[in-house]
Amino acid sequence: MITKSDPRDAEFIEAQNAPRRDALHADYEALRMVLARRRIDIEPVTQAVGRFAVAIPSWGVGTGGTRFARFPGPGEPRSVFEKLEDCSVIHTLSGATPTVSLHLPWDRTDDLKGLKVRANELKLGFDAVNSNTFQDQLRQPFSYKYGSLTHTDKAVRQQAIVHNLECIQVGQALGSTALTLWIGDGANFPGQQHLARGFERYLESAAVIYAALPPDWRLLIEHKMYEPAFYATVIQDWGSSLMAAQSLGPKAFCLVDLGHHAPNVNIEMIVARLVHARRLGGFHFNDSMYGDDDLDSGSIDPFRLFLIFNELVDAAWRKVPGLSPSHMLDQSHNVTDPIESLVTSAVELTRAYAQALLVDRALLSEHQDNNDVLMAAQTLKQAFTTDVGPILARARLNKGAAIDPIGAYRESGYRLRCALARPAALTRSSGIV
Ligand code: RM4
Ligand code: MN
Ligand code: MN
Repeated sequence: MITKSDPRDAEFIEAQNAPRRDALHADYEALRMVLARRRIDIEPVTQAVGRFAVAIPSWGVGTGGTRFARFPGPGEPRSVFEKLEDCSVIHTLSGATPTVSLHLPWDRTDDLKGLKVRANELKLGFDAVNSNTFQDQLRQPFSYKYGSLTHTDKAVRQQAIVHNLECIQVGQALGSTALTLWIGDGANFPGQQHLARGFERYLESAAVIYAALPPDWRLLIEHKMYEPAFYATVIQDWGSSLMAAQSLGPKAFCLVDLGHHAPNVNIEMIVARLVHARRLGGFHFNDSMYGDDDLDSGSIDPFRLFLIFNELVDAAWRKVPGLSPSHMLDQSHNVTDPIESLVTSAVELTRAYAQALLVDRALLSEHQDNNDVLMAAQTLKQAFTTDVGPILARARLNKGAAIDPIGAYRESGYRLRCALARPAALTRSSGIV
């Protein structure tokens, strides 16, 4: 038997939650007492966790691949409309992913109106639009082999600019308010590109895009250390990104993709610096072991994820004005069901956030001021090692989402139904998505 239930039916979720309610209640009440002993009221934490949201990358719901191979999974979405359906499943189960971040031209459709209507029906909104000038598209006049916004040829730069302007238009039609700019431009050999002029050409091109931003829009500049340019990337680090944002104007911000740094780089420190500069615009969350691995958030180093959220919660606690970074996932799922990975990752983000909310900040400040190193570290660790699972589950339950999202998903048979309804295309492909 294949047809079970649509996981998006309120009745289905309710039926899944019913047998799990009592245990959750008991665990939540026990945690309430644990936290009360630390003078923490559990309710505001649960409410804050309930308000946490992260955008799903449209490209994340398909099976990813490497440059060696891609092993497609069953029932992959074949269009942006089908991607939306999967995103709504993720949101129904997790209660934490109300928006989708599109990538153009991968998500191009002639029916933008229809897409907006369907998104409304599914109660989904659109987060930042991502442009793509790191690949050539069919019938495109100029190639990006040697760069896009920083290409030596003005005509190529112009083509890349125009693509970004189109992305803004598409985003406007859908209700987005940000454009994420990541380019692969750079060099594979010393001497290939004039390092100073490459950056100058970037600033010149980005200024044209910046000038076309609608008043309520933000430009999110994403840095990445390497790949596809293996010797030097034009926007390789947060310094270049910050310089670009500051020279473009107040609507330009820096986007931190966790995987875009050398191993062991202190990303929470970068976050703190960007908060200080008032230029932290958003995140692409993922985890990594060696490079831009795009592994599931929190799957390798949950402590680092916690420390990043710790900086965000601390900045909010200090009432840093104007801080509202976009949260987006950016992952590649090569060996798991993408829906399961994205649900799990959204949950891991709420976990890191909840743990960060438990940090006793007044006490931490005291230990820092007294140079009580051990107790300062212990204060963070105490929050990190608290099992906040019942808070996350209660926050989901309060929103009508699933107490056990993966259990409910598997029970629904959604993937099996997709496998029947979405026969795989008979092509072999490798690549990033
Ligand atoms: C890049 C970067 C961008 C993403 C592409 C697919 O490494 O993370 O954000 O759009 O990959
Ligand atoms: Mn990214
Ligand atoms: Mn990346």
